[in-house]
Amino acid sequence: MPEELIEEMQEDVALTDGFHLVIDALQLNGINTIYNVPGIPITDLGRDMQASGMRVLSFRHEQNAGYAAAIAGFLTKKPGICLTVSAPGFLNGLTALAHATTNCFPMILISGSSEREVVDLQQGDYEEMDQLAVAKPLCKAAYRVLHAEDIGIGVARAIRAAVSGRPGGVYLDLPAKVFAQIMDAEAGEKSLVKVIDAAPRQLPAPESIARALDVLKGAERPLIILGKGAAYAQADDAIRALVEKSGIPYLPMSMAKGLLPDTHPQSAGAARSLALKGSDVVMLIGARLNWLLSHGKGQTWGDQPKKFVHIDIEPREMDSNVEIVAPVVGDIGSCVQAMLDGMGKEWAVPPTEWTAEIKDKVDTNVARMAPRLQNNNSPMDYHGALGALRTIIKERPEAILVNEGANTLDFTRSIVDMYQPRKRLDVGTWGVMGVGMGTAIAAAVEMGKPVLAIEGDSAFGFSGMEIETICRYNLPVCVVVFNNGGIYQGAGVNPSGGSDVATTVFVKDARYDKMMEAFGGVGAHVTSPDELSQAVNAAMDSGKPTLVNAVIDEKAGTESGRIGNLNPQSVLSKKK
Ligand code: ADP
Ligand code: TZD
Ligand code: MG
Repeated sequence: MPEELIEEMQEDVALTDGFHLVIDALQLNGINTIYNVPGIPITDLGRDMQASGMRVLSFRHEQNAGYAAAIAGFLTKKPGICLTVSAPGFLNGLTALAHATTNCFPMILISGSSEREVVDLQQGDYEEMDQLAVAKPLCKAAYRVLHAEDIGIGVARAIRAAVSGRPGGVYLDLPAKVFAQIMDAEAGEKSLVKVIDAAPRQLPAPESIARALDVLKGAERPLIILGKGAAYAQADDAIRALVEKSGIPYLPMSMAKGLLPDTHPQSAGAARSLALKGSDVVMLIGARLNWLLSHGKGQTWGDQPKKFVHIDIEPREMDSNVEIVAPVVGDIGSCVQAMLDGMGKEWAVPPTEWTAEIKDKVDTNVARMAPRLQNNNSPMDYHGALGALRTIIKERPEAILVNEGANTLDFTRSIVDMYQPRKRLDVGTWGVMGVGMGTAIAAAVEMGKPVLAIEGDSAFGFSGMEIETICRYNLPVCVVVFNNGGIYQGAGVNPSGGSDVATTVFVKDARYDKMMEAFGGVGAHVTSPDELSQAVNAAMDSGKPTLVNAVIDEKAGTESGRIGNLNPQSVLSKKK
């Protein structure tokens, strides 16, 4: 429409356009934070969002904006929004969308796209791609809006799809033309949809609760496994009450750590192998029997197969790997409450033979680990460095811990105790590298709490440029790079004897701290646990963006950390 005509019309009727309808639709549904990389055709959308009072955080790469949105969804139970340009920007965001879906985090990837007519005839538009078709197999739902008057319903569908049932990633395709479409403001407002009860409670069938309680009653060596679905559900009090009333030892999966404090007397965290091997009945709450639990396969107690009780909102998750004798389908809050109610006053706790066996093992393992955590070796090993950081989290339980790497991930998970729910954020179901800085940024923005990111030097490299973003928004993030000069180890040797370094080795003595200084943040270079402790405490006190380059012995790690068993090895090759 020519501008003179629009001006003429504006004198008579108030107008709105696609840009403003997107903003109004999101705001109407309580969404006020956007993680994006600007460009054609969404530059003005970001600007207008900022003008409308939304917080719009611009990243250096869409993948990191996407990981930020994904974890924002996990932390808030509202879909995190990632906004990108077309084709390459969209593709960069897509990894994070698939990650969100895999991890059951609610997220919406909104991407601008080129004109349908040109895309469908493959006539070579600027950044041409059939984005909807590409996104579909990688997310929970994918929608495209072609008319401004459908923006309200499109946004509403995206929100409901992301958070209802099993949460996941949703793609919303907005072709450039839609943004500029003009419509009558009143009609525009009427076209918006406020999503009522976006994630309705899903009550479990009473007979499923009775069946589950029966199975638990018959157990002699029961175990509860809490997964990140239990953390997501924000039913913290009910879960704690269920664990405590049942008297059953529990194991937290990585991101469920802190749901109950890791120091809780019923925690079997330090006796993981015994708990998994020696239990006869396992109750899973918001955890899948995937590779992280060896698919529940081959697990027996005596000559009996282990019995599984499984609480999950997704009915198809039941029997995914092994038979589930007591499926309980519903939302965790409702299921856990129903279990508690069904236990009544006279619940008999499990035999002390079992609980004492676990407790003994926990005490032995904790005592065995203690001296190793106190070493002040230089260069540091993982135990010395993490001994220092463990104390810092103990003293600052409200801080959010972000963690990725191989050895850096595995040692941190087992050494650093967590005390509060949803404080440990990591690589999730895929074990993906690159979530670090996006996760740290969203954690600081969404929760307003200090963030400590413990990063392998390889892991950090995947999203390292976002430290500029951290400095730009002056976020209270302290990044500790565990610098062992490579992937798993810095000591690998090129087996051919050629002049290239080994495939797993990086530049020696790299100074990641100087990257932070380049953007005005604080850099520190430390070689002992005492120095590490000092630098991190100073960062956590000041809240200033900080990067601590922590020199770790290049030989300290092992190949693939603790999942070396999944790494196929050639028997024919000679390793040095
Ligand atoms: P972990 O990796 O910690 O073992 P998973 O990601 O494998 O956890 O499992 C999380 C599970 O939690 C998923 O199967 C998902 O369907 C479930 N879930 C997520 N939110 C809820 C909820 N509110 N109520 C019930 N189940 C949920
Ligand atoms: N690419 C992606 C996206 N995810 C991955 N998990 C990998 C590659 C493979 N990978 C791992 O599984 S861990 C890891 C890679 C590259 C890095 C390990 O090195 P690090 O940690 O420096 O981060 P440690 O402490 O040296 O083991
Ligand atoms: Mg490393």
